[in-house]
Order: sequence, then C-alpha cells, then structure tokens
Amino acid sequence: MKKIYFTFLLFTGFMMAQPGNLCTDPIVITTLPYSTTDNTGNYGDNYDPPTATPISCGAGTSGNYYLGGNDVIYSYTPSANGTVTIQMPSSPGWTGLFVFTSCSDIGSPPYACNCSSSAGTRSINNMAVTAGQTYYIVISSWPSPQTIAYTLNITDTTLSNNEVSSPKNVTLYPNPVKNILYLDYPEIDIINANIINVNGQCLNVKLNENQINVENLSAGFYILDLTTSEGVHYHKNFIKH
Ligand SMILES: [Ca+2]
Repeated sequence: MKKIYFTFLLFTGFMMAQPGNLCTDPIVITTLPYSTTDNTGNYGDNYDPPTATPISCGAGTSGNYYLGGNDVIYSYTPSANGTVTIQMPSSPGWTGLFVFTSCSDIGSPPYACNCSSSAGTRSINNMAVTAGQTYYIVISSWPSPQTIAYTLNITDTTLSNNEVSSPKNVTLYPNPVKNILYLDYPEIDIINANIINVNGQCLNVKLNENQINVENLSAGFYILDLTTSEGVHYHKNFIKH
C-alpha cells in the first residue's frame, strides 16, 4: 500500500508541474497589491536569454544573460487602464525582472525590464497597463547564480485615474494622436506637464497654449502627468500613432 501511494505521488507530481514554471501556466495574480517571497530554485530553467541583439535593461546590462538561470513566470491582467510598479527589493546581483505582453516574446525585447549585476532593488516604476491585456512578469538571473531567493511586490500606482468623473475635468484630444495633443482643463490651473513612457521614464515636454507637440514620440502608450498649482497630479492615458 505504501509503495502504491508513493508511486501515485510521484506520478501526480510529474504530471502536475506547479504554476510558474511555464508562461503557459503562470502564477496568476488576481488582485493588487501583491506580495510574495519565493526562490527560483523551486522552478525550472525553461527560458533562455536573447540570442539576437542584446537588450539593455538598466545601466551596464547590455549583452545580458539575465534569463540564463531558473525562471519564474507570473501573470497579471488589469481590469482598468492605469499604472503599476513592480519591485524585487533586496535582490542579489546578476538578477533580472522582465515584463512581456505575450509568452512568445520571452527571449525578445521585453515590454519593460530592470536588471543589474549589483545587489539592490529591481524596479519597474509606473508601468502603463491596459485593461484586458495580460502582462507576464518573469524573474530570472544569470547562470551564476543559477537560482535566487526573491521577494516580488506589485502595487497599483494609478493616480487620480478616475479624473474623467471628477468635477475638475481634463480632456485630451485627439486620442490616439499623431502630432499635436490638445488639452482642455477649464476648472484647474496646470503649471507642469510630463509624459511617462511604458518604462516609467519621464520625458520632458512643453505645455504651450494648451498644446503639447508629440510628433517626435515613438508610437505607443503613454501617460500624461499634469501638475496643478495646488500640487495635485492628474494622469491621463493617450496613444501616439
Ligand atoms: Ca533561464
């Protein structure tokens, strides 16, 4: 009986690989904030670094092998447009945090990423997310260390993203935009504008007579961060095409 039971355990263990090993069976994150502590040693080494053009994911990371070690895959599908911040605090060196928008993209340039050979926090700040799109979050390392202990924290950083329903109405048009983005904000005093890209990087823009010239931006999804004279931030999403 004991032998049969052991054989059964071995069989089911083999047949039912735990979620997180493969992108097609990720650890599904359903609500934010999310926090977990784990070790990539509990998962397999199923994905490889890119073999084509090296990907830069932070200072000094080109020519990277940051998918070389064991890999863990999480997925998150937001129900609303907004921004999230993904962090691995107190991470050992030679570790990488990647986000892909499809499983087939793993090994190709990611949607967002942060890697470093130094110990510290890996962070993707204010990453733009679109409702209904699944984002695959991959944690890995160089082949040395092959496995790492990690903490993964994901928070919803969408700020005032419901301003459409606010009495202080802000309107952007056209959206999608090609050259000039027009702003209408009759009830508030906006003193500064920034555009945030999908990597959470702030791009300098000039707000001029309620217009922003965006013709030099690459096609994609952006957040317009507006600061009022009272120091309140309003975020509006737009698409450049
Ligand atoms: Ca790997």
